[in-house]
Amino acid sequence: MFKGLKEKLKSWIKKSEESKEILDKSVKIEKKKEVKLKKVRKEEKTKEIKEELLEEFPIKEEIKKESIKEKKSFFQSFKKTLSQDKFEELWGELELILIQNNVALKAAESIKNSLEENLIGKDSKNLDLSNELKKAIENILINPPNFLKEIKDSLDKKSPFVILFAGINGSGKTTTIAKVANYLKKNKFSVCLAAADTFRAASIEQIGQHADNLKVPLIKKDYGSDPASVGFDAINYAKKNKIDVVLIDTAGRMQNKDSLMKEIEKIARVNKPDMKIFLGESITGNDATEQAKSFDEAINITGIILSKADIDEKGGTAISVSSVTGKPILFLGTGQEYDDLEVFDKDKLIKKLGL
Ligand SMILES: Nc1nc2c(ncn2[C@@H]2O[C@H](COP(=O)(O)OP(=O)(O)O)[C@@H](O)[C@H]2O)c(=O)[nH]1
Ligand SMILES: [Mg+2]
Repeated sequence: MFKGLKEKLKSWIKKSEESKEILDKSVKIEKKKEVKLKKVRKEEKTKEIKEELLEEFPIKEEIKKESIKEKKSFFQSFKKTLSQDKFEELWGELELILIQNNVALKAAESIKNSLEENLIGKDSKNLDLSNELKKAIENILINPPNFLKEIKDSLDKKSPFVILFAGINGSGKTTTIAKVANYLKKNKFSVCLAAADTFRAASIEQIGQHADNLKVPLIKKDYGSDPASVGFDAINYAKKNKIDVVLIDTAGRMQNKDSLMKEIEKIARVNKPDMKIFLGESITGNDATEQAKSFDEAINITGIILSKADIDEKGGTAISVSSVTGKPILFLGTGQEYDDLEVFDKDKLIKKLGL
């Protein structure tokens, strides 16, 4: 993941090491000169020798001053590598790599601010760009709340626990609902599914197949029915049958379609879900970020699941959606099997990015 970043970091570290080598060399030469001068002074026994030496080093005080000046200006110019100008130059390259790896501009901007704060004016010898970048990304990512515990705690007060899934077409809502149902069942929660995508052809059959495979009840109505009413029926079914968790599937909708966004607002208003999850695809980068923002504005999402992390070579989408919405990523979808659902762990992501 984060193609090109490792190479770039290596090259910067090399550059900084090379500068350090030059600096070390210069300091060594200075020391040698001083030792030689001391030795010479010791050996100055006679005036003639002194004069001889003076001939050899005609204005030694000035030479010394000159060399100190040289050393100082070298230091100053080396320090310049950490100046605002040099930082902007380095940042330009890093920003490009981040954006190419699906990090949104806003997220890149907060990474820049954090790096700026921690790098400018710092001694290059102690520069650890990779670590600073890691810290900056860590600050953006949010570790998810404990999903199972949250459900358990809520069930102590009221039942059922209702989760609404929203997102565009093909983002992985139905597949992820099946995975979440499987995960909940494995953790001893009873589950039912609401087929509230009453719009897309074969959507009810698709979720029906998952319900059969997982042996969980499916509450459905005819195609074209009001999706909010399917959710409502499922919640009532769960109440009657003492089912812990209701997972509501919805039709895919583009975030810029006003009428469809109004519809998801209505589903949320009527069904009052305890958790509203936005489903985005890891591979779509900026698009997923824009979608997450719009869905958050419409229904105030609780968290995010990013599907298709198994085919994402970049890794920046997680950083972007977290940064833009300020909401946690709960899970990553990592394949097409029911068990391909991973609790999101920011340390794991950072490791994957190669930092
Ligand atoms: N590789 C991979 N494919 C996925 C993942 N999640 C969903 N898919 C596939 O993405 C496609 C669309 O998924 P679907 O659940 O129907 O999306 P929906 O329209 O949002 O309900 C299907 O072919 C799924 O098998 C995932 O985590 N990894
Ligand atoms: Mg679907």
